[in-house]
Amino acid sequence: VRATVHGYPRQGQHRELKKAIEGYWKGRVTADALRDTAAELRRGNWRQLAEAGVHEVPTGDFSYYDHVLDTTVMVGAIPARHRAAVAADPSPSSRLRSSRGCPIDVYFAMARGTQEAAPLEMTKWFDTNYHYLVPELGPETVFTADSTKQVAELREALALGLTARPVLVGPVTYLLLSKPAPGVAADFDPLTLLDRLLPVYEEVLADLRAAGAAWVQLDEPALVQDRSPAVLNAAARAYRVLGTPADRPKLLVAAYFDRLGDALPVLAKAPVDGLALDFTGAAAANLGELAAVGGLPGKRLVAGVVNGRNVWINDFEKSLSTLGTLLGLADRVDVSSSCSLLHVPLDVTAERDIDPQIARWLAFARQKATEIVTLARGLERGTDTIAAELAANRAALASRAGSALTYDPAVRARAAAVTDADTRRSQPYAERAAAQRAQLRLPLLPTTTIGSFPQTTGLRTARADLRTGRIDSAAYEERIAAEIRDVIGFQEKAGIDVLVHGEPERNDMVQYFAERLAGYLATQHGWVQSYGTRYVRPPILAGDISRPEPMTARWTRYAQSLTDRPVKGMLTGPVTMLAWSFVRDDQSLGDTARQVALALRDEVNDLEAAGSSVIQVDEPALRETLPLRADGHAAYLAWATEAFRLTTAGVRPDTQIHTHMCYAEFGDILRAIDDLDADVISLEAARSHMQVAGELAGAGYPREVGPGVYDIHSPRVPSAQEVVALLRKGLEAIPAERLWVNPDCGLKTRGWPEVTTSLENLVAAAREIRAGLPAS
Ligand code: THG
Ligand code: ZN
Repeated sequence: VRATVHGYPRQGQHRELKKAIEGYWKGRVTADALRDTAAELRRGNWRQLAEAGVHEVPTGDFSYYDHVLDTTVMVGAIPARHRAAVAADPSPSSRLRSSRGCPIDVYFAMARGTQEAAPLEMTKWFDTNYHYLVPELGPETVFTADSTKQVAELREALALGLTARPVLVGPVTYLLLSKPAPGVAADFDPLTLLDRLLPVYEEVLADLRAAGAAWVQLDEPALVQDRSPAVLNAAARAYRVLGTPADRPKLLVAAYFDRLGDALPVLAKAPVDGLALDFTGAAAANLGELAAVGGLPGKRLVAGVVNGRNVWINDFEKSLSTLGTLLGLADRVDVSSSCSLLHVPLDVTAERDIDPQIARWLAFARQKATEIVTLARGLERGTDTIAAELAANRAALASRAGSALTYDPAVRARAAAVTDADTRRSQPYAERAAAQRAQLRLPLLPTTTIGSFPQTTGLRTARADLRTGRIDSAAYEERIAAEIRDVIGFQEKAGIDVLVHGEPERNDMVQYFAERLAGYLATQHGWVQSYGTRYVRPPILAGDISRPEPMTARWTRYAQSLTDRPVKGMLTGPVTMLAWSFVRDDQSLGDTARQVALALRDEVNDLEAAGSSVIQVDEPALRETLPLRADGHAAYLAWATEAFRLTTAGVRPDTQIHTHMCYAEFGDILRAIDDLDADVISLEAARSHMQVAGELAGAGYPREVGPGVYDIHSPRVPSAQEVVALLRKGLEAIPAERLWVNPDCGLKTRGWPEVTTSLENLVAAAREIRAGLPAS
């Protein structure tokens, strides 16, 4: 029985990789130094795994930016515009190659774009918070094999004397994650490229075999989603082809994040040598499905019993029981994480501020490796050989279950007493809308922003200075107050109708609230890669959630005291709080969401009592937490929309509730957006030319909508005429009485000069349209 993992965090304990790459971009780190840092981090990771006792380490899971982008390089699908952009601008450091055919600057051009060439689109990796770069494919795509990176990293691990298993994104998943290249028809079927892609994979596999790989892992997480017979046939064909050559390495096909369902019999029958399956959470259904197909006779099963995307210790007895069952279902069983450990922080022992009582319930990547080794030993040599570990595990789990730190009877009682009436506004929308019109007296096409204003270096420095004690909290608060005065003054002058305070006091829209809610833990070093060199420190929902005191009322009230116009109160909604945190594994998501919602409901009611007549509850993550399989959608959307309504339904009819969502693809959740019963919703729409306005109108959406007219993801300033054109488009779908004028998203990543002109143009455009409307 071997212990293994599918991948390990890339960044290093102090995010050395981020620093080296960003330094390289700024010209402060040489290509050689970047390469050395990367190699050192890989060696450090392998040593950590080997010291923990892991028998077979992954290779190729390292990346300068993203493993899907690495796959694009491996199959030679580099868009011509990125090659051309770098050829036109030969930098001295293009010596460093991410691969034979791809200088590192071309690689980074795909990731970040250049003056001439737009980057590849970025989107979420399944239902995790990791974002990958979307391959651009079309009928003209020519694939060529480039195994340089994979072979080099395998050789590095073998040189350390380790047993190593290269991990690649599998061909079916790679194709399914792609989008049509610019100019290619939207209905282009990427699977038509499979027969062209497979020879490239065969070549890479042969190169890896020649370099010493006994096994190669091909990741096919796309197969855990609902897939058509055409996709299942493609998977069957892919692994029939890849399984055929005599001189290939042994193939391990991995699927994680959910059960395999209909794809399980396909892969079980394929001529591959092993499967790696997820047995955690919803994917635990794999156990029964595996038994139902008669197991994997003659094959290796890599059992993902340690959750690779959450931070809680494993339940050893439960895992050993699963593993014991699996022993009878395959030729050989190894123990693993459910997925790459990329999704969790590196090392819980680096945390100094977490209560030791709670720290013993937590396992980050390094601790998970040790858990896997322990389980493998217990499975191989008997549980008496891990008696001490089992006892410690049992004690830690028992202390968590019975702890006052996780169980708050008042919170439980309140959550249990929630009724349907608590989740409904007291009046239907039409009556509320009339009351709000009378109360707010806004013009047609009112202008507003999403909430945040530029987070200047000055603000970030002030926060850092407060942390290190260079300034005291009085000086910090004066700095925040001054920023709020500026932001309010600017908006009044610009002629915006519904103002915001600009959120200068907030570091991150989840972390800020997590730090103020009881039951939530923050980490000091718990970085997890979000995309490229960007990381987040997701807080941990550890216990029952309550709000010891108001969180935002003070700064909101201060902002409102500076102006006669309405200032929006700004909160992060319960679904997003869960989506961007590590969630409890000892109660349902719906129960956790309800607790968070009740805490936020108190905040909403306090804001109203303090004089806020407009309150926005952001839910940017509503779409991204949608379960991977359709059979989970209804239950998810039911608790998610209920939590939002529970947060917002306690206000008076004349208090206007706003919400905001970004990251598009609203098509799947139009019904749920309606179920939120928010009075106003603002949405990302500028890049898709107001498409969402038409979709919402088509679905009969009855309330007010602010489709974004300013793309805040780019420093580009939209002209007033452009905004006028977008608003005319919006008016084709949404009547003037229900249309708002706002940017796509918050302005915190933008600079003041662009924001100033853009918002002035936005107000000018709204005024021009209003002037042309018939007086009502
Ligand atoms: N907050 C949280 N999670 C998120 C987002 C967020 N997940 C989805 C999306 N937004 C991810 N986007 C980003 C954008 C920027 C950064 C991280 C994720 C970023 N991080 C800083 C860095 O890596 O340098 C560190 C920030 C910090 O100091 O906390 O810039 O908005 N929770
Ligand atoms: Zn947004």
